[in-house]
Amino acid sequence: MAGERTFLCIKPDAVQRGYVGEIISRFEKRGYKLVAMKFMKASDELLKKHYAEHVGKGFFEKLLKYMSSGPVVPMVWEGKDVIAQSRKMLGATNPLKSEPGTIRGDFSIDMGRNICHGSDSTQSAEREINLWFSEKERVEWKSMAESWIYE
Ligand code: YYY
Ligand code: MG
Repeated sequence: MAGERTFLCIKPDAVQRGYVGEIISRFEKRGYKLVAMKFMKASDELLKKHYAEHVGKGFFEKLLKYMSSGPVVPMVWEGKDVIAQSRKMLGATNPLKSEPGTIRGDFSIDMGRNICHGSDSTQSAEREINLWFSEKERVEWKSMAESWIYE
């Protein structure tokens, strides 16, 4: 389905290291369509909801500290198979296991500094998009490149 949407979030380490443009560029160049984006500091409350599945795990406090340590760039991207494809483009959660050519594999080393988040399923994409963006913040627009990207 061309209209599939996912939630991606550029993490504080990528902002600090100047990779915002590079990360956006990879999704843009692939042909995916940007639907929503903002630049913000995420509250602990928001992060606890976002990472609800990890609350109570050994790494959770450290993850919360990292994700709230500086600004992040939450985004919604749209296109065919974007949920699975963007996870492939990110690479494995542990950057040491990410293939070169992936975002994590190219720009990171440690799991607790792995550059960018991406939803892992249809359900989590829907949940995360609704958590980070209001309906009004999602921009409906037609890309004029569409017929050059999709056959
Ligand atoms: O979806 P993804 O980000 O690839 O991994 P998750 O298993 O959902 O974990 C979320 C986040 O937590 C991960 O990106 C790094 C961090 N983390 C960690 O620091 N140590 C772990 N053992 C597992 C995850
Ligand atoms: Mg995850």
